[in-house]
Amino acid sequence: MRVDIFTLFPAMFPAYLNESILKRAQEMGLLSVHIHNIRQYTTDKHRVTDEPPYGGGGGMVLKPEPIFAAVESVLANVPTDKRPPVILLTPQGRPFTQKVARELARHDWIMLLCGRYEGIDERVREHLVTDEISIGDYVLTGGELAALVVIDAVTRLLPGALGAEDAAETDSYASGLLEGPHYTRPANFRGWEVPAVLRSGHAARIQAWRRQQALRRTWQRRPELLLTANLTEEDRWFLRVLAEEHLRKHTADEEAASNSPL
Ligand code: 6GU
Repeated sequence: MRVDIFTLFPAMFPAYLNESILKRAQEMGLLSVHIHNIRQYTTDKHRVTDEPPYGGGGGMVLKPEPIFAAVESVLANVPTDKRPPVILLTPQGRPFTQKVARELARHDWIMLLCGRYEGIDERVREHLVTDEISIGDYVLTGGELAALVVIDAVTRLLPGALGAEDAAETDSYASGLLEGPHYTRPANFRGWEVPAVLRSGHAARIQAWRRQQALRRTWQRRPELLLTANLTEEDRWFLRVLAEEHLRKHTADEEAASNSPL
């Protein structure tokens, strides 16, 4: 997959891209990243990229000309039907999820445009951008971290990017549940023991225990994920056990409260 990034801060990218899985994916030829400095596409003496908004108000707005020039310099000679999605990273975009990552991973070329300051001239949105993505409901200084988040999540999905060991891990995500706990040596750390089942060598019991831990954690922390998760009959049985456990505990709490002198 080819990724072109358009940014005013190109130096923000190499540190993250040149380590770990993203580094390896590039070495393997699965990923190639081209970073473009929007400022280099200005044509005025002072290389101005932003100006105050029409109509007044605070802040600065990114000018359209250098952004169009930068993107169009890469798209020149690319037939319309071969053009990649041009994705603006902005808090107003559609929410980025694992599903959106899977969707983007099907493309062999994407472009990521990093917004900055208070905003970007609306004509960029209307006539250049084909998609808008936000990585969550909080405000970042610019789209650069969001672009790295998108590249990371998408690269992990490219066939061959993960070692065989990590690949299984992706499967548990495909199920739509949170992962349960992990343990490694030592078996006893400061008196805190690794659960015996994990050291039992009984593969089927370990698998069942891990699944139950994932279900329990999802139930406790992100119950809404259970509505869309891929669940077996066995999973549903265990969730009823959790629900009964929860009810029992709650009923006991209420009884204790009603008997309390306070
Ligand atoms: Cl994509 N950009 C900015 N500036 N802030 C964000 C974001 C993007 N996603 C969440 N917050």
